[in-house]
Amino acid sequence: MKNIRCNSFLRGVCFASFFVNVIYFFIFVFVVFPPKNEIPNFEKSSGMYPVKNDRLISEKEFTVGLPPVPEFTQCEKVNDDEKFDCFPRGIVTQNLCENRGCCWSAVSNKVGSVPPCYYPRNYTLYKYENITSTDAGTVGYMKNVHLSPYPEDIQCLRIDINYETDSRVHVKIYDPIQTRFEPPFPYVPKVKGYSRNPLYEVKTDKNKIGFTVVRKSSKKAIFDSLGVGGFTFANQFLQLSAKLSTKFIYGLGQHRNDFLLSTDWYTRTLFNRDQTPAEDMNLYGSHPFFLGVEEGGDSFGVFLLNSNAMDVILQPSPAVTYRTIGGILNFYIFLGPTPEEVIQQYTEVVGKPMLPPYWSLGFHLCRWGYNSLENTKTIMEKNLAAGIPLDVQWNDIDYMEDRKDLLYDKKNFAGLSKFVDDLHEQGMHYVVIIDPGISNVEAPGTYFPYDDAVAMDVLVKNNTGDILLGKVWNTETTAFLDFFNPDIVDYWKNSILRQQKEQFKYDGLWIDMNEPSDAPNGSIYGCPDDVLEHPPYVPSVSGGQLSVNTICMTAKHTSGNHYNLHNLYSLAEGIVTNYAISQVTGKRPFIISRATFSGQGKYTGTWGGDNISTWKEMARSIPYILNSNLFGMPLSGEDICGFQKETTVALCQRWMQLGAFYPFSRNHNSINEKPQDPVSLGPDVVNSSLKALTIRYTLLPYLYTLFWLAHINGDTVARPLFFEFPSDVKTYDVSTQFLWGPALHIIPVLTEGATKVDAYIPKGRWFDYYTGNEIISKGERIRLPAPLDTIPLLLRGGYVISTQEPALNTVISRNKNMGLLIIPNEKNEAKGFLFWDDGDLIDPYEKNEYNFLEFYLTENKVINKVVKCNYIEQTNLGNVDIFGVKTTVNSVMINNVNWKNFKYLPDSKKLIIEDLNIDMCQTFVIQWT
Ligand SMILES: *[C@@H]1O[C@H](CO)[C@@H](O)[C@H](O)[C@H]1NC(C)=O
Ligand SMILES: *[C@@H]1O[C@H](CO)[C@@H](O)[C@H](O)[C@H]1NC(C)=O
Ligand SMILES: *[C@@H]1O[C@H](CO)[C@@H](O)[C@H](O)[C@H]1NC(C)=O
Ligand SMILES: *[C@@H]1O[C@H](CO)[C@@H](O)[C@H](O)[C@H]1NC(C)=O
Ligand SMILES: *[C@@H]1O[C@H](CO)[C@@H](O)[C@H](O)[C@H]1NC(C)=O
Ligand SMILES: CC(=O)N[C@H]1CO[C@H](CO)[C@@H](O)[C@@H]1O
Repeated sequence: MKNIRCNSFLRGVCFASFFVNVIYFFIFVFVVFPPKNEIPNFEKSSGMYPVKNDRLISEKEFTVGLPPVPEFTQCEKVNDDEKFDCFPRGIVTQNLCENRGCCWSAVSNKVGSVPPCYYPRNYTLYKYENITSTDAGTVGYMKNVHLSPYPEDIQCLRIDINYETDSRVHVKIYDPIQTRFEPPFPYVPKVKGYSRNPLYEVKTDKNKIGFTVVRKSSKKAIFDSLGVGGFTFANQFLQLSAKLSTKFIYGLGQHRNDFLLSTDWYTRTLFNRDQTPAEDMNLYGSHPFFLGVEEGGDSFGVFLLNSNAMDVILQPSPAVTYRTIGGILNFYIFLGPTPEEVIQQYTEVVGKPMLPPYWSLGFHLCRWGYNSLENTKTIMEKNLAAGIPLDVQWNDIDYMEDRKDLLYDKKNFAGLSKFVDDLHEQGMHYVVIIDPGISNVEAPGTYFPYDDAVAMDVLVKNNTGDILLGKVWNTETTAFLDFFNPDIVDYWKNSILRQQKEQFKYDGLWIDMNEPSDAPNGSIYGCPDDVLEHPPYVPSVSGGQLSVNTICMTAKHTSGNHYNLHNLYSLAEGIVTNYAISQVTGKRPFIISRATFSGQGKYTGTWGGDNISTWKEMARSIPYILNSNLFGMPLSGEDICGFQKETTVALCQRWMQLGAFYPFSRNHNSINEKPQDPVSLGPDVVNSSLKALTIRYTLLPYLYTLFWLAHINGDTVARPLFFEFPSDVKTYDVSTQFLWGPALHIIPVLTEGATKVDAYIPKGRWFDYYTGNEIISKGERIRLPAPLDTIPLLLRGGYVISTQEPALNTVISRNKNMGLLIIPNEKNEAKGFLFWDDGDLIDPYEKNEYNFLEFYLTENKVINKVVKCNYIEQTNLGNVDIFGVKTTVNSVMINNVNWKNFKYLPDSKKLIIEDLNIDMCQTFVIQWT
C-alpha cells in the first residue's frame, strides 16, 4: 500500500481557502452589521453545491481496499444491544456481510431488530495522521485506509474539537481539502476564545476514530463515539455512532410518537414531507436535536447541524447512530445540566425564539371552506355574540382567486378590504394563508406574482435550467419560489406590499405547503435519473424515494441543489417572510409555518399540520407541543378539535379546553367537514370554550412573560413536568400533562366521558386553580375532579402569576386592570415576573422600551421590584389573590395605609384584595394580619 499522507492533498488548500475567505468576509460583514431585521445571507458562490470527489477516486483505488475480514475475537461477546448495524439496506447474507469487513451472527439472544450483520470491535476506515490537543480543544487529520461499502469515501478528514463555552463543545468533522455543503442557516454566532473551565472533558485516542464527551462532575461519558460502530464519511453516506449515558431521550422531530422516545431499535427519519401526522414517519419538520436526561436529572443535548435527509437510530445499549446523506458531521453538545439549561444552550446556537405580538396569544378561528366572506363573517359574529374571546380571524386557500397566491376571490370575498378594516376597528386581527408555489399559466400581464418572479429570476429551476414545474393548488401547474435567491427578499417584500396596498391589510401570514409539497413527485416531467435522486443509501423516508410529494433533488436553487437545501426551504421562507412583513407593516411579524427546521422559532411559529379529529390525536398533540418547545419554537399549537374527519361535541368540548392552553391556540377545520367553531357545535362546546378561554385570557400577561423569557433566555413556554422536577424519574414519561412555565400545571381530560383525571403530581405544595384548595403531594398520583366544562389546573407553590381582566379581545383587555395570583410554597414564599410592552413593537429589547417587574412574597407581605419601566402606559394593579392563607385576616395594609376592600374566604383559605389602583411601576408593599 502506498503511504499517502493527507498532506499531499492539502496543496490546493491555500488557493481554495482564498475563496472561502472572501465568502466568509461577506458573511462576516452581514452578520456583524445585520440589518434591523435580519435578512438571510445569500452568497451566490458559497460552495453549497455537493462536492464530487471524483478526482480522488483513482488515487484511492491504489492505496486502499475493503477492510479485512474481522478476526473472530473482534466479533465475539458483543452484546446484542451493542451491535451496530453494518448492513442497513437490502437482504444480507453472511458472505455479503463479511465482504464489508463485518461480523455475522444470524442467531441473537433477543428477538427484535438486533442486526445479524454488525461492525467488529476494531472496524476502522480511517487512521490519524496526527492529532494535537491544546487548552482550546483538539485538531486531528485522518486519512482513509479502507474502502467503505459506499462510493466516494472522503480521503482526508479533519476533526476540530472546540471548547466553545463552559457548557458547550463543538465537534466538526469535515473534508479539509474540498469544501462540502454546510447549511447557510441557522447562522451560528462564532465564539471568541474558549472555555477555561468547561463542565466536560473530551477524550480522543490516536488509535481510534471518534471522541467521547465526559461530564466532569459525574465522570459519566454522555456521548461516547470512540471506536463505536462503523464511522464512515463517503460523499453521500456519513455515519457516526455513540453510546449514551441514558435511555431517556427526547426530540429528533418532527414525529408523532411518544414524547419519550423508544430506544428499542427505533429509527427516526428526518426529511420534511407533507405527510398527515402518523407514527414512525418523517413529517413536515426536521430537527436533528435530542435531549438526554439521566436518572438524577443531569441532562445533555446533542445537535447535528446537518440539513440532509437522515436516519437517526436509537438502540438499547443505549446508543445513537446518525446516518446522513450529505454535508458534514457538525455536532454541538450541550451539558445543561438541567433540561431547561440544555434548551437555553441549544437556542444560543440555533437562535432564540421570536417574541410573538401580544394579540397573537389570543384565540384564533379558522377553517378551510368558509367559501365566502359572508360565511366567514357570519360564523365569526355568532361566536363573538356568544362571548367567545377571539383575537384573530383567518382564511385558508378558499379566499384566493382560483387558489392563486397574492390574489383574492373578488366575487365570493367581495368587500374583504372593508371586512379587515372593520376587524381592526374592533381590535381584532386577520391572517391569511400563502403558498410558496405560484401559477405559471396566466396570460402575461395579468398575474404580477408570476410576471415579477420571471422578470426577477427568482424561481426554482430544474436540472436542465428551465423553470421547474409541479402542481400544488393551482388549476394548471405551479412554479416554486426560490427562497435561497438574494433577490427574493425584494420580490417578496414588494409582492406583500402591493397586495396590502391594492387589496387588504392582513396582519400575519400562514406559510403552508413549504416542505415544499408537490403532488406529481418531483415535477410534471418526473426527475432525471441521477445519484442525487437515488443516492446509494436512502433514509427511511415515506414513499421510499426522496422526491415523493416534493420537488426533484436535482432542482436548482441559486445556492445549490435541492438535495442539500430541501430541509431548509421553510426556514429560508420564514426568514424572508419575517423580514418582508416587518418591513411592510412596521410591526412585529406573526407567521405560522407548517414545515420547520432547527432555528425556525426565531422567525415563525408552527402548528401540527393536518391531523385528524380523534381522541388519540388530541392526546398526541401534547408531545407535539412539548417537542416544539424543545426545538426552540414555543409558539406552537395543533388544530383544535382536529382538522380532517368529523369532530364530535364530546371531543371538541375537551379539545377546546386543552387548546386554550396551547401556546398558539387556533380552531381549524378541513373543507367539507361540518363547522366546528364553538357556536356551531352547540352549548356544551360554547360552555367549555368560554370557561377555558376566559382563563387563558386572564393569564395572558403570564404567558406573554414566558414568551419574553423564551426570547431573551431561550426558555421553554409549555414545559414537560421533568423540566421542573428533573430528579423525579416518575415525571420522565409523563406527556398527558404539561406546564406553562414553572407555575401552571395543565391536566387535560383525554378520554371520552371521563369526569375525573388521575394525574401524577410531583412533590410539593399545589393549589386548585378553581377552588383554591391546597394539595400537598408526596410525588404521587392524585385523582382530580374534571366535570365536562372544566379542565383541571393546578398552581404551583412558590410563584407569583400576573393576570389581567379578560375581554373579547386583547386590544380591549389590555386596557383593563391587572392582577396577581400569589401562590406560596411550604416556606410561605413566592416570586414571579411581569414583562409588559406595547405588544406590537419590533425589537422592544434592543429599543429598551418595555417594563420588567418582579414580585416577592415573604410570609404575609408582597412587594414588587421595578427592574425597568421604560414603556409608558398604565400597568395598573387592580386585585391580588393570595392562596393558602391559613388564618383569618383582619386587616390589610397597602403602603402602610389601611385597605378595606378585601375578603377572606375561610373555605378555600384565599385572601382577595380588591379595587386597588396601584401603578405597578411604583414600588408597593402589601401586608396583612
Ligand atoms: C497534520 O497533518 C496535516 C495533513 O497531513 C498537516 O497539514 C498538518 O500540518 C499536520 N499537523 C501537525 C501538527 O503535524
Ligand atoms: C482490537 O482492539 C483490541 C482492543 O480494543 C485490541 O486489543 C486488539 O489488538 C485489536 N485487534 C486488532 C486486529 O486490531
Ligand atoms: C425542465 O423543464 C422543461 C420545460 O418545462 C422540460 O422540457 C424539461 O424536460 C425539464 N427537464 C427535466 C430534467 O425535468
Ligand atoms: C408518488 O410516489 C408515491 C410513492 O412511490 C406513490 O404512491 C404516488 O402514487 C406517486 N404519486 C404520483 C403522482 O405519481
Ligand atoms: C355549563 O355547564 C355547567 C355544568 O356542566 C352548568 O352548570 C352550566 O349551567 C353551563 N352553563 C351554560 C351557560 O350552559
Ligand atoms: C396518530 C394518528 O392517529 N395518526 C393518524 C393521522 O391520520 C392519518 C391519515 O388520516 C392516519 O394514517 C394516522 O394514523
